[in-house]
This record gives sequence, structure tokens and C-alpha cells, in this order.
Amino acid sequence: QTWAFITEEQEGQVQYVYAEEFAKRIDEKTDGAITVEPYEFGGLGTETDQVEQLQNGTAQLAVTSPGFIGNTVKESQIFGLHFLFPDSVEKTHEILTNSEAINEDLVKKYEEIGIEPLAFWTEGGMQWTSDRPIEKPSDFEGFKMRIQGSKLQEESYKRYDADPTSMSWGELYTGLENGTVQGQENPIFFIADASFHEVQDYMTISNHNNYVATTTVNSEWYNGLNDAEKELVDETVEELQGWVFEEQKRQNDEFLSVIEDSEEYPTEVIRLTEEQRAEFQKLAEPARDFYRDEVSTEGGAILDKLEKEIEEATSE
Ligand code: 6CS
Repeated sequence: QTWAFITEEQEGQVQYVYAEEFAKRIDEKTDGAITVEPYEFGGLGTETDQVEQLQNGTAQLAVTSPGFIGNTVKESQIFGLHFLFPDSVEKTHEILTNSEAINEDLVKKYEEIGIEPLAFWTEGGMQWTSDRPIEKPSDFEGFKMRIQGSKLQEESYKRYDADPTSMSWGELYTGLENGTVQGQENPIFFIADASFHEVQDYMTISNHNNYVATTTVNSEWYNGLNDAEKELVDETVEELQGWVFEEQKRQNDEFLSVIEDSEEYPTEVIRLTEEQRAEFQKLAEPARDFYRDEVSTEGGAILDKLEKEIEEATSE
């Protein structure tokens, strides 16, 4: 049998190599009886189309991002909050792996729409790229900021007085080039690999958030697997949780110098101090109430629990 595995990224990029590694391990474990076919982003439509393909069973597996699924699974927008997770990417990955709020309560919300999330993981800290230096919140005034598409992401940028616009990443290079948008956020590996630095003059190392990706499967398909197949999927996803942490780290470390050393496309790299980050953090904080009141369907119960878990994990 063949299982289709959709990703939102292209060859070499973290989500795609994750799907390749998953395929390789399944192939080895089943002696070739099960083939997993990874799909790169581009051929199947937009990220939102891909969510539908997972839901209707065209694909069995997919990496989906909360920024795109947030209109369907409202609570998943929680990952659009700035300065919620600890500064350490490693700690964040640990929380994403172990949190009950995420892996039990939030999972139930996906299940309601026929999607089973098997793992949440980080693709690294989010950084800003822009056509002007971004060092303080007022630098965002009237700034046309690209966001993926969730209400919470929109609110987060409105807190800095920016003007957020939703856009698929397939349109983003051109959008930045012709000025439809003036900036965007992404982990370093993605900024460099998608060549956004070619059409941006500045990159601010802000670590204002983490890019969270989710390994998801079609519920009906997953529940129809026999015990051995289910175990095979679960065990492989579990193995990849540590593997993908190392992979994103390697890529984010390596690609920083691609941006910094490019002579053809010079990009000024701005590193925010703790004081500078605190200015953004102060403005970002009330977006949590927006999540509780306007986004969550249950008054923010998942956020309340997650905040406690983060507090516990960081005070250890
Ligand atoms: O910015 C985006 O929309 C894209 N960024 C990453 C890191 N992966 C895929 C996603 O669609």
C-alpha cells in the first residue's frame, strides 16, 4: 500500500525532509510493503487546500501549520501568540512534546473536524525580515506585514500598529518584491531557502515566537489501521520528534551565514537586546485576552493550562 504525505514546504526544507525520513523509516520497518510518498508544496494548491485534502482523505498524512488551520480549529491559533513560549527553542520543543494542554485538550479540537494530530514540534524561532529596520514597536506603524491567515496573528500585529495581510507563502517572494507586503516572519532556514532575504534589506533576530508545525493524519484512515500499522505510525512519529529538533537546529544554524555572508543580496542583521524585546512583549501581552475572549470557544481554558505548564517547565 501507498500512503500520501503532504507537506507545506519544498525539497530540502524541514517539513519535506521530515516526510522523507518518515518514508524511509516506514520502508525499512516494513521491508518495502508500505510506501510513503512525500509531496512538496506547490503542486496541490494553497496550504488551506491541503488541509481539505487531508480532511477528505486524498492524503493520509500531512504537516499542517496552525496559522492556516486556525480558521477551522480556532483554538490552534494559540501558537500565534508572541512571547508565550520560553526563549529557548529546546525548552519550547520539550513543552510542545509533553504538554497536556496541547497533546490532549487541543488535540480534541482537531478530532472534531476529522483530523488526528500526532505530534507538535518547532521549526525554530521566528524572525522578522523587512524593507526597513525593525527595532522597536513603532517601527511597525502602518507596516504591511504578511501573515499566514489566522485572526490571532492579525491581532498580534495590530498590537504593534502594523497592517497585516494574509498570503500563501507561494505568493510571498513576489509580494515582498513588488511591495504588496513590506515584511514577514519565519525561521531563519526558511527565510534563506525561500530566498526572502534577496528581496528584503533587514532581518531582525527577535525570537518573538516559534514556528510550530503539526504532524497530522486523517482520523478515519488512522482509526481504520490495524494495531500493528498504528503502532508503526505512532512509534515512527515519536522517533522523529528528537530527530526533527536536531534537523531544524542544523538548518537554522547553517542558513544564518547564508543570509549574513551574501554579497549579492546584502541584508543587515539586527539582534534585539532584552530591553528591546521587552517593549514588544509588553504590547503583545493583551493579545492573550483576545485569544480568551474572541478566539477560544471555551474562554481560553487551553491557554490557562498551557501558561501553567510553561511556568512549571521554566522554573525547573
Ligand atoms: O511562511 C509560511 O507560510 C511557511 N513557513 C514555513 C516555515 N513553512 C511552511 C509555511 O507555509
